[in-house]
Amino acid sequence: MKNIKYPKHSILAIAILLTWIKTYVVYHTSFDMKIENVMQEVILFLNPLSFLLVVYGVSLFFKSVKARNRYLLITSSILAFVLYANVVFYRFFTDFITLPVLFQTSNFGDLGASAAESIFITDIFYFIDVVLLFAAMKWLPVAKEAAIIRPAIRRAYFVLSAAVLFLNLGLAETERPQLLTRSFDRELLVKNIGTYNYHIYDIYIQSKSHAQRALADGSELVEVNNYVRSNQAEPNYEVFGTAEGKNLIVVSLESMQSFVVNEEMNGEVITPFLNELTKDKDTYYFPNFYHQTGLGKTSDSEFIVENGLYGLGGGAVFFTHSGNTFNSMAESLGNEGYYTNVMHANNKSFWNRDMMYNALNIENFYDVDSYEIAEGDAVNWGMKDIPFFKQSVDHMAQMQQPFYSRLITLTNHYPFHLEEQDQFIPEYDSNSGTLNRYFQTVRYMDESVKNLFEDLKEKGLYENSVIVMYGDHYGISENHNEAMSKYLGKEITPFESAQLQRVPMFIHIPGSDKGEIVEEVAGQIDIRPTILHLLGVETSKDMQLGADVFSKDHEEFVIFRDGRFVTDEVVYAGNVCYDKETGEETEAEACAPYIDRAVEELGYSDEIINGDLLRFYDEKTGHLLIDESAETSNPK
Ligand code: GP9
Ligand code: MN
Repeated sequence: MKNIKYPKHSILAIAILLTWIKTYVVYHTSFDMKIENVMQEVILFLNPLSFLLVVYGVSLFFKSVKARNRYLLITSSILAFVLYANVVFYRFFTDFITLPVLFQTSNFGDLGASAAESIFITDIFYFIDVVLLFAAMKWLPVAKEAAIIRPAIRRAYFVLSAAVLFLNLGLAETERPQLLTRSFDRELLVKNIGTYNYHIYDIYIQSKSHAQRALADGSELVEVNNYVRSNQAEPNYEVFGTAEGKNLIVVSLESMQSFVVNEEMNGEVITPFLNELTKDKDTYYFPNFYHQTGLGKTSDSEFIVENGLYGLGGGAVFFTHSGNTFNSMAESLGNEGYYTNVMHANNKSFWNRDMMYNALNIENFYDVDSYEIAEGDAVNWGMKDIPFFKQSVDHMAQMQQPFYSRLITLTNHYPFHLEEQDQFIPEYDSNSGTLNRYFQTVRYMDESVKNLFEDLKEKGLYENSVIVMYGDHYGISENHNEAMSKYLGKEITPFESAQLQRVPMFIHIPGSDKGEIVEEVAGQIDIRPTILHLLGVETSKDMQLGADVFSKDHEEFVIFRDGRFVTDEVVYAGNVCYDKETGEETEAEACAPYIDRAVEELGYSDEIINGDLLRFYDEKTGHLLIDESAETSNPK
């Protein structure tokens, strides 16, 4: 017995194995991870490993066995604590910890009150790996290690760790493409890259934005304010306040582009209900309306609509700046006595909505837990839109009025799958399955909107509400240009690609009798002032970049997040200036004056967000709070 010796570095291997296995068990016992297939299970199992290899591997740099063991034990304890903190946090918020919540004391108000009730003696289990590691160090007979580890061994070890990391990321990428740039859902992140790597990623994102914030002192606002004031549009007092006091229902139409409206596909009408609506006597329809989103997709559109600011060029502002001060449309309407809420039958942490909605002062978020998803009511990413609308209207019927409800649909989402009973038209017949199915899911969307109108009428909410609907972003990317070109019967040039960024926009005011097709070139950034003015709310002191589309001062100039732009005369895309009318290349001078302005305006928006500048601004008085900041940054 006495002579049995475990190989060198057994303690390191044991430390890794114990934490790895424990983490995997905790994933299954303490978090509600929805695993849909074997590959996801494999990724879940694998995902703690790369981080553990690296962090425990650091011990190989220590110059004595004792120091190595001490390091392993301390690391194991810290990791156990981090995981346990997530478990306790999850018991309260069904979410993983992200740095900003640690600084949002209101969360801890809730947490502190009942923390004691949520910590159990059996929670010792979460530290079992530390205990076992300690025991192994004490009692396991291990072959004597050299005090100093050979560099070649270390190198081989870290190459292996990197290989595991890339294997993990590669599998995650096939399972969830663009995970790190796009799919900013904490649950998805933890599921795919693991809880420890997720924290590193979170620290990276948060510290980047923190540094820029710390450098700002508010003086930057002077220039931004001048720009905003000089581009401000006076309300059109013929329209201003025409919907005063009404409920506001804003519907985000998932992936809805304008090219399907008032058109047919192989003889099938694609959007029969919306087509009628474009001609309706109570509806303003905007055929020349563009989305302005970037990587944050739906969340960017929400951000633009709420704040009248652009999303960021890289990453989703919902994720990177949820700790900022904002003056959202919800906040303005809340001040007018509106009950403000968002309805979306998806996991609340998707796009970090639960955090961002606090910053936007949205009073309530009806997330997936507010919906009864019966058998057969789910498709793609969540609940089907028809039952979603039905239950949303049920919620509205219970609300104090006036209310502002923003509804986010989901069925018309990539990869555009639908069950047979929900397919009202056949697929298209191009070489792109995505585009072929898109027509069907759009047709379903149309049906669901029709249902929404009926549901509202049935509950007696229709007459007293304004319904605004807009496409959130494109559904068909440029990867499907060949198929698109077949459908449109023309080549997809950069000009056409820009024109394909048009999304439908409807403002429906029951009984107004003012409906018309408004040809004005406009974008999502204009939604905020347009709606607020319709509801009779002044925005002259707001720090917003859009303009009321009904205003005489509204300028036909829409800037895309990537610097492309559209005016009533030109389209600027791929560094080429196109004539809007003909789609032909035109002389560069026609675009020149706008190029700098596009960069300037996007730059001001970025400055406001990155510097968290609205904390230096009082939107009630329009005063810049710069002196106060000078005091804090220069405490003499
Ligand atoms: C997710 C939904 C879709 O909750 O809003 O997001 P998207 O992928 O369209 O940005
Ligand atoms: Mn979307």
